[in-house]
Amino acid sequence: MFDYGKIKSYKAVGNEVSIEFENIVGKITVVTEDIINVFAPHESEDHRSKAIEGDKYNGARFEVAESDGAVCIKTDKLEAKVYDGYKVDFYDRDGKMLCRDYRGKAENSASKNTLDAAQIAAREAEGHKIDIRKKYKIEVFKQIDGDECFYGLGEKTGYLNKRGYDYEMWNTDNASPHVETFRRLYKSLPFFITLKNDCVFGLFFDNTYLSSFDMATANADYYRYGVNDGNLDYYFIGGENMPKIVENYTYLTGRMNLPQLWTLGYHQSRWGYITEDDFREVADGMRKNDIPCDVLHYDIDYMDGFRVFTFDPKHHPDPAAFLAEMKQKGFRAVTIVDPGVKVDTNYSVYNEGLEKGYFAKDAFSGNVYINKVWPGKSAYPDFGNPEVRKWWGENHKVLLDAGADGIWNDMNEPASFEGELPADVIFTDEGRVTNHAEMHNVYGHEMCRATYEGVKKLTGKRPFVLTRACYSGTQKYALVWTGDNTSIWYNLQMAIEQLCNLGLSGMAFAATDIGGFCGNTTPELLTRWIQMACFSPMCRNHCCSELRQEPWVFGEPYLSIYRKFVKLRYKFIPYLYNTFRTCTQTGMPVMRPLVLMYEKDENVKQINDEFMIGDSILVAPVVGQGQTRRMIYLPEGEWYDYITGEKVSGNKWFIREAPIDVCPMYIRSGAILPTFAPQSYIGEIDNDETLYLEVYGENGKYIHYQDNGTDFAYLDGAYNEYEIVNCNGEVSVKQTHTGYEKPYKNTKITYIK
Ligand code: MIG
Repeated sequence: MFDYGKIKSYKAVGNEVSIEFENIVGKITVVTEDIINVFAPHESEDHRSKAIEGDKYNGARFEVAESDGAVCIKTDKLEAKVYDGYKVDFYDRDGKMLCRDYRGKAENSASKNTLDAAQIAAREAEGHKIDIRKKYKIEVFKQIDGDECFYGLGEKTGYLNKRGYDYEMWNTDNASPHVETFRRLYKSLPFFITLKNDCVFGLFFDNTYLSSFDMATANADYYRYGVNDGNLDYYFIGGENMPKIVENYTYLTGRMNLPQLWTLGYHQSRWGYITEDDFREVADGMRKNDIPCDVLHYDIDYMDGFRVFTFDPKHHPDPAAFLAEMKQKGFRAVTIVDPGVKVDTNYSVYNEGLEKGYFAKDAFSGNVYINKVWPGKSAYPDFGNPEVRKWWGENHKVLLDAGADGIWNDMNEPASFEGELPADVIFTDEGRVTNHAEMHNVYGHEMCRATYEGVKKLTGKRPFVLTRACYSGTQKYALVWTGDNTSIWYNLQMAIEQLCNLGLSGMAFAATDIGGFCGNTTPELLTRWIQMACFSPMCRNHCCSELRQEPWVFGEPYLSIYRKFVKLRYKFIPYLYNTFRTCTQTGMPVMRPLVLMYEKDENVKQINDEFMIGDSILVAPVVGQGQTRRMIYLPEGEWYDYITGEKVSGNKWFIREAPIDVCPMYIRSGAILPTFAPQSYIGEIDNDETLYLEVYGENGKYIHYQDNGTDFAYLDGAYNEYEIVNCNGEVSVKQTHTGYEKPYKNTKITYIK
């Protein structure tokens, strides 16, 4: 670990305080009164952040003083005290300790039981993999006081509370069943929230190299961040509660734009639909079985030999005609685009990229670096180069002209079949030459950025870009899914924790493959999965298994149950859309762990299998095989059982029956929920005709948002807002913003008392 040495002097310039240590000059930057950056230029003087765009300094005032050997930087909300050895402690404005660096020895608390080299070798010879704890050049140790819970870190496997896990950030394509022991997955979201009994704060470690997060596993006295390259560059994020921490984190790294309305519908996919007739059959199946559906996904087989930006002439001879036919029936198309460009001198995308130097290069020969992915030998576009991003974006014209409505970015960790790309493969970071080690974790991020910007320019609409790999800040460009999960019960249960932690990490628009991607699902698992996922931010059934898993394959009673839940989703789409609207303004996720809303309630800190959608709907799905009843905890307040309409008081645990056709759901008293009338796809009927409201309890207030659901006109005020008030059971609707040309003509209210 780097030895910073003693403090020699300090100096404040603008919003930065340089602190000269014996061995390096550190820099503390005040970003806002709630956000303070801790930096040391181990590699470069500048931050080189890929997550944060533009200067986020908001003019916050602060004071600097020296006291008890510490340099103290105090804003209106926080105080950072910097000591010798670059130890930094954070206090609130009133002097309450929030977070302090650990000063003890960095050793395993169970070190006496550590295996020696021979013992490790013997175990590994038998096939066990022993994870040896590495030491890192840059390490940050934070003191554990005892009551910490950790949330965030993206889609990492395991339970909601990340305490006791040890993870690495290195985007990794791994299709073996995702289980708790995984340390890496597809995404790098190096941000987490520490919740203690008397305070809460966030830490964002903005460094793209492989990094490690030990959440108090090696030693119960500290949690530790480690990285070998790049800079020490982390943000302490304060705020009075968890929502405020998420708001501040997304202030820093950005927020999503509104999704197009159709993207909130049901998506059907399968790696295995090949011909036009395959797609027709699925589309017709949806309508015939009365399952609402808006989107079909076109996996890699639509391409000509897996060449990106092409269609297979045999199975898709006239994609424009075919996709128009599908659109006629109400089906949108999302086409997959992988980064790997097939090495083929008869292929224009390859030739152009080669000629213009748009691909990553081998460090030794200087030639284009080649590895293998689906198209066979392939080159990797150098997305860190703005010119490459522009080129890539423009290439989407082929797909969009044919009628694609959204783009699905896969394999962008980047994945490779012939071993990982060497660390020294040459990539670009804007104008600067760098390597794979630095750009790996942002490869997906830069690809999505290219796609987003290209699609936005070509269509003027809100781009739908679905990605597997990402980094902090990708929420500005794309939504995510959790990659190749498996049809096992544990992956259904874990999906809740993954989606909730993704939301807390800024990625509010997220999905899991319903039914499980790998392996064969069962009727019961698929049924329980749709019950949970019909409430998730994006709702897609996708798989690659031998057995198919469209909603109808298992017959009755499963088909009817599946239908009921997809219809339930469609009913609540306006409510979901409003929740997304809030997310664009504050970063507050759509799918929320209970702890996000009730952090003072001890009971909810470790609830893994209940969640909320927006402020008002609590879902308690069944996630275990054969289970037909479950324990439910309802937080404080009055709730309505959605199915029976019965009123239930919160702040208690109870058991509820949940046979195969039931997913327990509770609506907060005071809730006002906008709904849609039944339709097989969004826009089949005119949704701007009537405002439907479900009103729960005697008193409540709600803001309802309405726009064209398509483009960016809302940013210029082209939207309507309605303030709905329920006062002692009397409901009034008042339009408080006018800008969208189709205000509702009628209001229809259902009362639940
Ligand atoms: O190596 O495109 O996660 O959703 O169906 C597999 C084929 C490549 C992995 C994705 C999955 C997709 C599959 N892809």
